[in-house]
Amino acid sequence: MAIHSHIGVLAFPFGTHAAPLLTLVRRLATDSSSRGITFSFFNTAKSNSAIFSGQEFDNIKVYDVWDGTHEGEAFTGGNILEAMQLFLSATPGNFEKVMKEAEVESGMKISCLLSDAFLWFTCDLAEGRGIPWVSFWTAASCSLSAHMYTDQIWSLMRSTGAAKTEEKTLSFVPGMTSAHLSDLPGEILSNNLESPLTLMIYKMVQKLPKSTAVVVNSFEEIDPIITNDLKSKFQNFLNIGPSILSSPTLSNGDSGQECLLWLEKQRHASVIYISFGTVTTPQPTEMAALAEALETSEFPFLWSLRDNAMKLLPEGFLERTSKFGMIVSWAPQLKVLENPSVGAFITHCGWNSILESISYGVPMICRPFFGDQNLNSKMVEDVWKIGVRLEGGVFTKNGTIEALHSIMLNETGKAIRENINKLKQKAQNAVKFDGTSTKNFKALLELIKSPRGI
Ligand code: U2F
Repeated sequence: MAIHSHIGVLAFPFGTHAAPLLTLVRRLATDSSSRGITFSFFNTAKSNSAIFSGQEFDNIKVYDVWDGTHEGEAFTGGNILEAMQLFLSATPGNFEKVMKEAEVESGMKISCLLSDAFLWFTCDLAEGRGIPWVSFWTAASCSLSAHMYTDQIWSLMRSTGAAKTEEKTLSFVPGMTSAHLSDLPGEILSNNLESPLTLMIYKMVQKLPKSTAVVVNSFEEIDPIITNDLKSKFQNFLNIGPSILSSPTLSNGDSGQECLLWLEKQRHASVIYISFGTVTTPQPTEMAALAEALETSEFPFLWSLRDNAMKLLPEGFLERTSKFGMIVSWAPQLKVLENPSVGAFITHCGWNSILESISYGVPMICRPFFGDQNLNSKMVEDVWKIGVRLEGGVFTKNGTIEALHSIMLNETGKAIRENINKLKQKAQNAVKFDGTSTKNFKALLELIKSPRGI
């Protein structure tokens, strides 16, 4: 079959951004009505190797883009923010270079650009080529909405003064009227356009209304008011998730078998699963408090903890908890959350983790750290009522034990479990044949197939 559409995909190579974009691209590439579409996936070598793990897919050609480090020199020192800054300073030239290569190799001009929404300059690249730009927001609708109201929030902050920040609610943001300014992402609160991350997101806010479609890995029914409001702001606002319920995920091979076997031996809904995602490790004092709470409460636990953080555990912790706890450096999280023995998830509230928890009906204990996570935790506790936040917002021994008891032993936990199971059902309905997410996905396919995106 002749190829008639060539989609250029631009990934943001940090946190869990590129993996869900690849999941979306794989779903688009394998849909029966996508014959004749080819995808060129542009991402840094490091991120490509992590998300593809050596696997190849029909219709998806992978290209490495320059990560901004000096040629031939990998980024070694520094933190993720520095790596992001280097990468951003190499954009958009690094992407334009591989886009041209992909066009020469395929013999076909790119007819549509699909990018991580963070990469706002894709709007200009698409305009310059006279082709549509589809943007993918990898977090929840609530944080996207908060960013879209940045100017109004900043003027509220100016009129209120920093001291009153805690008290002011977002009364003018549909669907988030109970959220406080203090729940907002740091990039909004800092109001500092000199920070590269804040500037990137602020520019994104200016460009997104020009995007042919803004796509999110979520489902309309979780935030109907926010969804309607964002539909009025964008040309097309398409909730196409939860992708884990609708798309094949990349197999991890046999990795994590040991903890899955361990889970099989545990009682129904008895295990606490703990993970802080791909970027964060709590401070030493909080690590110690969490460990003490786990040891004292004696709930069985499975903790995904990077090797370099093991040293933060109290001395003798592993031995003392070996009868009821297990620590692994990486867990097959989807399979863990799917396992009926898991009763609660202590999470940093990254959007993928929340969506996975909802998809498998596991109540959450929230310890957010940065970006969208605080607002996500607010929604979890106060709007969706599917989890609790820690008292004081950080791990203390007593606060953590209290949160564990309320989820695992009390009536609060029972109600939360019922709520999350109802939300899980809505998520499952959204991805059924006639569900909202399925319809939106089909609309997305039509948009990218048509050369002008209309
Ligand atoms: C950034 O999020 P993170 O990468 O820190 O966290 P998540 O969005 O929750 O994604 C973590 C993913 O890694 C998987 C897990 C999720 O799909 O299943 N995982 C695993 O398989 N095994 C493990 O042991 C640990 C994790 C950012 F920090 C957040 O604030 C944003 O919401 C997010 C999306 O933009 O990106």
